[in-house]
Amino acid sequence: MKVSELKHSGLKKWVEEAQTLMTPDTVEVCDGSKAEYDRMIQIMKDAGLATELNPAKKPGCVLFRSDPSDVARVESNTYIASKSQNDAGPTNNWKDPAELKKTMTDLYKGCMKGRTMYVIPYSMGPVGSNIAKIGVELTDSPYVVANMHIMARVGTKVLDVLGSDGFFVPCYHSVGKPLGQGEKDNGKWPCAPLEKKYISHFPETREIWSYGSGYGGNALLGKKCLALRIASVLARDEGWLAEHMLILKITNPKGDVKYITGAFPSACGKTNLAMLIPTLPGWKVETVGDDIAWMKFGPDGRLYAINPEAGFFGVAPGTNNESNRNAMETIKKNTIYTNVAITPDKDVWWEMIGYDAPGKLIDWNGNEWVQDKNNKDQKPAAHPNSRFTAPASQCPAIAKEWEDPKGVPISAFLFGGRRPKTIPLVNQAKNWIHGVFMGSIVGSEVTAAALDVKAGTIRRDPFAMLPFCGYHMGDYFKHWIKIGQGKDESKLPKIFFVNWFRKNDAGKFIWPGYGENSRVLAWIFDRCDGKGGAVETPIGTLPTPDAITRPDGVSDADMKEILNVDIEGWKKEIEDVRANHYPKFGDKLPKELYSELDAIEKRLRG
Ligand code: GTP
Ligand code: SPV
Ligand code: MN
Repeated sequence: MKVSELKHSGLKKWVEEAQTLMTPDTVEVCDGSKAEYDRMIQIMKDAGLATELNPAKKPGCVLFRSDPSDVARVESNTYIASKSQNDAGPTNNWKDPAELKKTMTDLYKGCMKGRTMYVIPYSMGPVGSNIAKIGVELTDSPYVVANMHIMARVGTKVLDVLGSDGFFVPCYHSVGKPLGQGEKDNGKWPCAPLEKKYISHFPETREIWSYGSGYGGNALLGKKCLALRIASVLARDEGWLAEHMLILKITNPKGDVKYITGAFPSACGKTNLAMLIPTLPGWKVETVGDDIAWMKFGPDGRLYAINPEAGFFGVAPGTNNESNRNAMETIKKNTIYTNVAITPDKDVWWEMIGYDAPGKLIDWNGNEWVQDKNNKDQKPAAHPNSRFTAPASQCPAIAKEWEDPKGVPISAFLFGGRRPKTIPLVNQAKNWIHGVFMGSIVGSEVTAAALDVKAGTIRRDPFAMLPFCGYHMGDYFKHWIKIGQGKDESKLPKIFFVNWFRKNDAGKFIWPGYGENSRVLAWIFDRCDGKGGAVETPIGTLPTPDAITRPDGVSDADMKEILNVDIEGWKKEIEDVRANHYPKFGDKLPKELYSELDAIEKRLRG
């Protein structure tokens, strides 16, 4: 489709202005068809950027290797450009919107020279449903077009819903690498250097401007930029929740069903939990979403969640038939792999895929790589943040209601992170406000999902939303409190804190995790019905020693340790919250949370 054929005059004008600014050689409006997807892949094969995998092993799959500088989200270059700095708050990078637009307009001038500008109309949420939001991304990256085809609903059907005057979130994206006369990418992933990368959000005008990166959340603008940063602002204004949460459906042996969402920071196990295969006999888990949940109150006073995405952009390393068989099945076909290693017979390989590297691989940098198990310092063959992009519909565990625009009624929220010490396996909040308090103090060891924060150190990541909240985090806490205010608590989700990542003194995980997490989910399921053995403790409601059945390989002593309340450790935790975490938010920190802090401190003192 041509730009001149666009029926929406606002959209048409906006595209034409961008065309004048960015001067692409051509402009194309995406229709969302399979033929279009195939054409994008062909363009990138021709440019030496995509490698087709062995069709006998991975039909319809391709591999990309990005530039070594462009492998993850760049939090240092991600901006919330609200009019007032105070509206972005202490946890976001802020820039004045007018100044930022000026800087970026200069960068955008002529930035698409030698390239095609693709206009991608997309819907987050089922097309036409009243909970869905429409965005239009302009991009010069065929890689982005192909990924957006999988991750969102894109094309003509979205334009039909948009009509001649519907609302959309305008999103600019450029890799920031114009081509000279006759110049080609020639196998080199196009992007701009770090100092020229900008991932910018204008919450008041609901706009997204991204420049210089082609990777993941920096470039697939429906995901973190629209569905979390911009949507969190809409949610605040409209009384709903846009969260960094998985959504799962769980069925007990009697056939009773509940839906649970869980917020864990990046690369902390959302995809795994959403696709979990229970080790507990008779239980079943199905997937509704693995990264983002939008939740609104239904007429019955319960919170209903939808997954606004259409695919999974999941972490490859660590994914294997033991840890996540459903993911392994999902990514067997029609999948885009980025920064994994490739085997001599053109299959994929990554660390902890479940078998040794077969012979001489090509690693994510494009170099030959032979596994050396005696060398503990060997660089990994796949980048730690290498990912697969796969359609959610291919997941064998996908729940039948995953695209239901009504959403699914949520019984429990889980919060968690990677905490080697102190935080027990599971802990139920005493009530809504105590749960909000627990969400506000989430801490986690940093992972490879962001480029510029040191992996391994513990940082506070409230509600797993630290990099994704589009406004002042203190106001966000207030919003969570308000969601529960004046509501019948029996209809609100119960709130739980979980930690699969406790380590012993030898540095080994105590809890086996993955499918064995079903034992914890079963306790949570029963707690939602007021059942399941439980004891009140100073930090919350914990399982009685025998309420969670013990998996193989976990001793009674181990079990005792991970369900113990470490009073001294918690005192330190609370001290840190009071001294270093809460003060960041100044007078925006809701007083209700200070009351919770005082109360828990008092209970810990006994
Ligand atoms: P994003 O897509 O970045 O938002 O992350 P995610 O939360 O979906 O992360 P994902 O499920 O892909 O988890 C990534 C890492 O956590 C992998 O290295 C997994 O092996 C590891 N992991 C997941 N679940 C468990 C668990 O129960 N125990 C342990 N020890 N590791 C786990
Ligand atoms: C995350 O980092 O939380 C992700 C990957 O889910 S990205 O889409 O790159 O943000
Ligand atoms: Mn995520």
